[in-house]
Amino acid sequence: MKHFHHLKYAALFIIGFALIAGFGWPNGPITSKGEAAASASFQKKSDDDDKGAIVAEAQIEPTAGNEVKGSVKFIQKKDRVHIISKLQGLPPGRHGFHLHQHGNCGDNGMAAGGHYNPTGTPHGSPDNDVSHRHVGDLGNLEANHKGDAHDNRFDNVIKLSGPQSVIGLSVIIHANPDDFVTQPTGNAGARIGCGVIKQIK
Ligand SMILES: [Cu+2]
Ligand SMILES: [Zn+2]
Repeated sequence: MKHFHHLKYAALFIIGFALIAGFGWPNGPITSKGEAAASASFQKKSDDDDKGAIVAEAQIEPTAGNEVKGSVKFIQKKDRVHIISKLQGLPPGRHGFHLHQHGNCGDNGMAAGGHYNPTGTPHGSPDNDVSHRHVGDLGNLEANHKGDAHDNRFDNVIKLSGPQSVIGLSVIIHANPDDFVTQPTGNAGARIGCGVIKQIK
């Protein structure tokens, strides 16, 4: 019986050695390969899957004497927001496009207040660093000769959740282009369209 025990230990030792030699140490390449595959599949899922994403929309209505109408939709992606604008009734050309601080389109859009600027930074282009733009600075929308503006863009500064969520603020469309320089408005002129941003999903 004692002799048989020795054989059993010898067999276990040989099997153990074969496993280590054949597949590497337990914490080696096998484990990290599994982790890489798991994180790759997680990234793929969150990139092209909008399920559960926050979606908000502003229905744009014209101020007195203007005709712009349409929608601006916001969809939260992983670390940026997809902005889809479909407007009609605009004078052809570029129009300042901002998020203003109050969700109120009264008084021909004047009740919306100034550009949304929770960080106290100067006015600028949406392509600027966050220290040289207002959070609400979305640049310009360009209308074609028929007065339609169909625009698709991503912004990595605005957010649809948390303390600086833009839900509940307003979208303002201006008569003139934003020059990205004039403080604090971009010299974009009159407010021709306005809509309050509401969460729809
Ligand atoms: Cu504005
Ligand atoms: Zn601004």
